[in-house]
Amino acid sequence: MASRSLSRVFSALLEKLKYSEFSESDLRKIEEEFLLLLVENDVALEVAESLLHQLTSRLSQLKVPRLSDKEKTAYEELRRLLTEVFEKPPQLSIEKDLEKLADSYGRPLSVVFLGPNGHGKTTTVAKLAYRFSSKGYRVVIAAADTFRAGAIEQLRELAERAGAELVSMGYGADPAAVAYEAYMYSARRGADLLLVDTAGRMHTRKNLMEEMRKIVRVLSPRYRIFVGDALVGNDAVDQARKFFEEVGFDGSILTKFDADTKGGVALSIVYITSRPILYVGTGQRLQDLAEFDYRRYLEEILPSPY
Ligand SMILES: Nc1nc2c(ncn2[C@@H]2O[C@H](COP(=O)(O)OP(=O)(O)OP(=O)(O)O)[C@@H](O)[C@H]2O)c(=O)[nH]1
Ligand SMILES: [Mg+2]
Repeated sequence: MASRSLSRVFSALLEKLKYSEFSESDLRKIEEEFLLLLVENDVALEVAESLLHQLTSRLSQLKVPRLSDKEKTAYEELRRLLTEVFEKPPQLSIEKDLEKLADSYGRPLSVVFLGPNGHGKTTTVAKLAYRFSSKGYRVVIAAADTFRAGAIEQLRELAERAGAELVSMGYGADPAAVAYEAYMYSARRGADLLLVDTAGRMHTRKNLMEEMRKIVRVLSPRYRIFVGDALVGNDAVDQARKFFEEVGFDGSILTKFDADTKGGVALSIVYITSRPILYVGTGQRLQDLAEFDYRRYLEEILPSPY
């Protein structure tokens, strides 16, 4: 299990609450004390504020006399609050959708990947291509990053290793045109899944967002997935917020989740977007991708004291 320093902050918070009176003034002090500690562990400020406030409001209404009961109550309230964050978003599963599509004419299922440069889009596209081609699905990848030098060669090599076909129109081509061409190709070939890799950087950020919106408009993909690097902490959260506001997306994938991240990124992104995390990247190899299990993640950031 990955070690997450956020778990130490939550443990300290519960310890503080255990010895508090659950009075207004006690609880306000604890809120103040823990706000910064949460932010330092990659919980976005608004998320930290809101969670602490909800927790203390709840506890202030309770009359819990005994020490052991206090500890248990505080843990259970916090656990319930965190669980709600992950149970609120709509459930979404590429695996289940592909199983359904296998007996219908609705193919191919198309997915566009969005995210800042270097956070792991291309690697993640290849990992998903590998995952589904290994299960017998026909996978096509669209090389819609026509901007960054070397992007197409990187993707060609990865696609080959992943057992997927690549559709490319070369550098400088209109990314939306590449996505559309790849869709037509996939439909003709009876492919099951189309994965569209996009650029993380263009001449300007405005350009990038416009380009992403255009791809989405032209393709109407089933899913738009944000890919963020968990290791960069709050920067990944800020980027998710920007992409969510300016393009919109249906779910996220967090890369480098295997590393010793502090722990607050997954919580923050799901809280802010109300969209689920589908997978996490756990290494650089094609097979290093796992379905995101929020219960397991909650165990990591808030271990049960019992
Ligand atoms: N350890 C680890 N490394 C990863 C993971 N995902 C991606 N990487 C590495 O992160 C680096 C950047 O990944 P890319 O997939 O090229 O990132 P990108 O988002 O496509 O970047 P641009 O094409 O520049 O927009 C590569 O060195 C990957 O091997 C992961 O889950 N774990
Ligand atoms: Mg890339």
